Amino acid sequence: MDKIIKIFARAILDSRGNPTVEVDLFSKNEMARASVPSGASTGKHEAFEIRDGGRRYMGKGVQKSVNNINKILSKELIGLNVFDQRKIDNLMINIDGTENKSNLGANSILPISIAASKLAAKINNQQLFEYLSLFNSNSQFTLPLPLMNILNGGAHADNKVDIQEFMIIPIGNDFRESLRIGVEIFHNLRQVLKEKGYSTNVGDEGGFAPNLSSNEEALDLILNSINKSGYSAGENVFLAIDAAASEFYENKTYTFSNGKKLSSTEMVDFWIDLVNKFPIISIEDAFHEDDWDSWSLLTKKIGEKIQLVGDDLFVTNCNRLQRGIIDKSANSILIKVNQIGTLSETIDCINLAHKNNFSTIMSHRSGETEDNYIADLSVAFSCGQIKTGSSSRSDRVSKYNQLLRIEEKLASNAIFLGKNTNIIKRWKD
Ligand code: 2PG
Ligand code: MG
Repeated sequence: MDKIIKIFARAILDSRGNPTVEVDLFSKNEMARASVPSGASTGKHEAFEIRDGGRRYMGKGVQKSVNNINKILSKELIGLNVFDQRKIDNLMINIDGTENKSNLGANSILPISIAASKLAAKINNQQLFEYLSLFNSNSQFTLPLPLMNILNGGAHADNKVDIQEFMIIPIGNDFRESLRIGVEIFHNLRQVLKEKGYSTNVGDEGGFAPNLSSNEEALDLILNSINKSGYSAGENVFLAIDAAASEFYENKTYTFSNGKKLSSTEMVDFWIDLVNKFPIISIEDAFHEDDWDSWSLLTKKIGEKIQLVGDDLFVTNCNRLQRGIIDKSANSILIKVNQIGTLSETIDCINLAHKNNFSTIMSHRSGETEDNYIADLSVAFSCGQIKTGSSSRSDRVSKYNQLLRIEEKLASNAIFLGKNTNIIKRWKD
């Protein structure tokens, strides 16, 4: 048994220059470190992130969470077996004592939970993905398809584009080739935007953030850049969207920045129209997080062909996912560790999804750190897809780079489904 002998938390900065929590966890001979990401378009049902308020860091300080670790949690956790992930997580959940971790803050619980798994991997002399695969009963090492957010709008950019993320899903023979295809399209998109006189500054997730006039223009520009790169949309590159629709929903109406207002049923038709015009194979948060009926209606209409992903809808929470499974509200779930706050609950959610034929997409947050554990998680739990931004900014590419290393290490043991991934097969049939 290897015991936790010391826990130390500090505030560091995330990719937007906001403070976030980092933890160092010690056993007798090893130390592991983990940090917490933070969202901008956060779902209202997410686990609670404690911010200090007041004037420091515009109210976004994390001193309270740091103190919760150094003064409260560390005392309780010292002496626990670092390999007993579930016991560590359950103890923190119990000490917090609330539904949404609002007492201690998910941002004090999560870094300990993740650091525990990293420490155990180190003690075992394993890579994190190898150690984590012990928690996956059908343990296969699947390299994910990258969902690369190359055009940013919504809460992640200073433009008038309503849809938050326009992503490409490049598909090569392996992860490395898929990433290269995506990167080439990203660079060509820069040229396409430049030629049109648009800004090539990037948004929070490293994708371009020009002031485009419409969603369709964004999709057309991406199709141009796919062509320009010598690839073929609908063949080896596909499109995906995260609408983050909770952000523009109020009084039962979806209001676009050009003044257009759509009811829930009109919004269903809006999506059907868009997928008929473009090779879009995946739509995330097509509706508001509590607009369950619209979710079910769209899934009934196009769920056989298109991946419909619940992010704010499910918030990596088994209870909400269970409702979605029963109501057939979607067929896929976005997995974000900080939406639920512990590794064990994240694993439960992935397992519940897979058991019910929901696909899973491992995901970053718009505010990230250099920590790249989600890359390992995606492989260990065979998520099949990862969403971690564009191919610029180190906070984004650090995850892709880790996947390159993992693929190299696994060599012929790496599984990459590519065009045989369910979402592609479903769309093509
Ligand atoms: C999302 C995420 C990540 P945020 O909506 O899927 O892209 O954004 O972290 O701001 O919630
Ligand atoms: Mg989202």
